[in-house]
Amino acid sequence: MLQIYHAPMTRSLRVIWLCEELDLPYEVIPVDFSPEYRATPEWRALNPTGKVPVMIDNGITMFESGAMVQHLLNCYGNGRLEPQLRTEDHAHFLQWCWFGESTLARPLGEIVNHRREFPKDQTIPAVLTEMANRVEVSLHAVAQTTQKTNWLIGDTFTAADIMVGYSLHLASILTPDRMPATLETYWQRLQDRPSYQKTIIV
Ligand SMILES: N[C@@H](CCC(=O)N[C@@H](CS)C(=O)NCC(=O)O)C(=O)O
Repeated sequence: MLQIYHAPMTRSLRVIWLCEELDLPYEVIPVDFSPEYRATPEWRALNPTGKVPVMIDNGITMFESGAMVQHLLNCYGNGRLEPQLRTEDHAHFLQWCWFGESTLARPLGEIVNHRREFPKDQTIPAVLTEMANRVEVSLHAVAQTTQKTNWLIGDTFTAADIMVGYSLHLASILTPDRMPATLETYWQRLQDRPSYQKTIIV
């Protein structure tokens, strides 16, 4: 069975959420998220960057959550949750998937790392503010698109909504004051999905 190495709140939620949407059986393997464990040769053998998640499918070991999502769509999606290849919708699907983990998640990750690496009295407020500003610009980009349609790709829910949705989950916790009011309907729509509700409690 598909194995998902998971720690609470981490990007493994994307993979679990996708499995719930596709009705794919999976096993969750809890990971000790401490820096000490993630630095062990045992964990580095699975993820050489020491990060979470890791997924093992049929003897294939992967790190990078977005690649895991695409791999599962390719192997088990049967065309679900992804527009037809080589269409405008598919181009935009790729755009939002990559955006979810790069443009939007990167400044969120910087906020997490900055707070983790520096004792409270040594955090640099200007860095945190700049990263929050970058998050806000990205959130507006999502809001602009989802005000016109139900989902990122028109009226069909796709894995791009999962890629971006996980990052919105993080933003709602890390930078709640930066969530634009115009994003509320889409964010609520994501949270209303039974698959999301099952996922966030794992
Ligand atoms: N691009 C990677 C990012 C992985 C990542 O940053 N994971 C976080 C948890 S969600 C982590 O392990 N952070 C610990 C660290 O960077 O030290 C992915 O999508 O899998």
